[in-house]
Amino acid sequence: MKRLDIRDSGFEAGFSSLLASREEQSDKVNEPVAAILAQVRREGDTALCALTEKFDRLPLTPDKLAFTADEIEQACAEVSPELLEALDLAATRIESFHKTQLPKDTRYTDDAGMTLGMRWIPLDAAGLYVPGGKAAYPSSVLMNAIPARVAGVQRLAMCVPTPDGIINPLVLAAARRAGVTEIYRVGGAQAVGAMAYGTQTISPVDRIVGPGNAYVAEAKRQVFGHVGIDSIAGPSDVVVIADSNTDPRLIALDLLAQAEHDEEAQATLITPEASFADTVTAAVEAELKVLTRSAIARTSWERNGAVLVVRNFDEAIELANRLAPEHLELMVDDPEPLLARVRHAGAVFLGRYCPEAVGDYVGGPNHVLPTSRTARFASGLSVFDFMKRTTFLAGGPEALKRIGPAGVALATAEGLEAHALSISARLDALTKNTPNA
Ligand code: HSO
Ligand code: ZN
Repeated sequence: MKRLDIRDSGFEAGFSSLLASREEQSDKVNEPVAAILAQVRREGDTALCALTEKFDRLPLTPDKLAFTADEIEQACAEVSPELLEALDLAATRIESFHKTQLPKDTRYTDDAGMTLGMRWIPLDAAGLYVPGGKAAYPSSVLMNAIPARVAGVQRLAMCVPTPDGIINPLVLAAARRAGVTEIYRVGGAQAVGAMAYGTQTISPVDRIVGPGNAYVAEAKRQVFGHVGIDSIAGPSDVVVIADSNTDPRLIALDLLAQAEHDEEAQATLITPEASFADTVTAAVEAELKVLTRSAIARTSWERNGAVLVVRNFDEAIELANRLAPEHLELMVDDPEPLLARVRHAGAVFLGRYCPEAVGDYVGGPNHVLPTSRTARFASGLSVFDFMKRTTFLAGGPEALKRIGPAGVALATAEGLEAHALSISARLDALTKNTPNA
């Protein structure tokens, strides 16, 4: 853990290296991924079966690629009613929030007589990648699939690896609850290739979303352009702004909730009280002795954790904006005035009783958020990721007479004769047809 005090002369240098440490790390997997994608394009289902046997130790035939409705039902029956209820509460809240994002079409007629507008149209098909094993978070299935369904996407395919044939039933229950229409037991770059290019069994989709390992991320990069993708997720991070009015153990747990995600996760405390920095640091150490995922959390905390001591909340917000965190907790008495000054953060959690973990599961807003400081220019996953806009223009003779000549002038200046004629020939026809005009 790195501790820095804004009053120390070395602060700026230390803080800069903290910022640099969040730069996206590039993985050297582009060649093997390109080979896998090429194999999937060439051989379709045969490649998927061979690669699934190789990487997941699961012999498959094409007819077994998709989970059947019965298999999904059986998996759901294995999940306890309490968990299904929790899943349903989360899904209902996520749905309600994302419905508020649905954009309105626009249409207006301007003073030239042109009617102009924009229609929002859902994608036809989206593909959701869900990692296998430890990283298979049912909550992320809800967070990725629900915005797609709310946007109006009709077909939602999901790929999830099942190493040794094992699947977390809660992942299938979440997929069913979220309205996923097809589920395939395929993972890795091959799953991304299948959803991008299609195989005999898996029809291609228009956009692929969802987290994955370095191979999946690289595969998404390589298919981008042929299909849309969501942003490539880096390690998760949180910045907590807190003062000593909060129990230091609660702040320690918030930091560790981030640290336990993985070794590269980053948790940062910013506080105006040096003594509170000490008590939280001690509380982190105490919790690290008892947490089940302490090995991961300790590595994350020791490698990437930070405690920044500032003079006041103004400075705290300024540093938070520079860090552009994925999650920002404002654990203070009066968080609203601070929120107004937050310019770069994926999601902000206001008040001592609203920790990030609430947002991870049951808050409602999406937990797929911009990482690696990309909150400077990016936003969390939303219904907009599953929609596109079509603009439209309508105009009659009068409008053409008003604005056409300027178009002709610009087309002529660009040396594009057919463009100019396309407008001027119509203007000529209008003059001919209405001699008094
Ligand atoms: N904090 C993660 C999401 C998550 N947490 C899933 C628990 N499960 C990234 O926002
Ligand atoms: Zn989390």
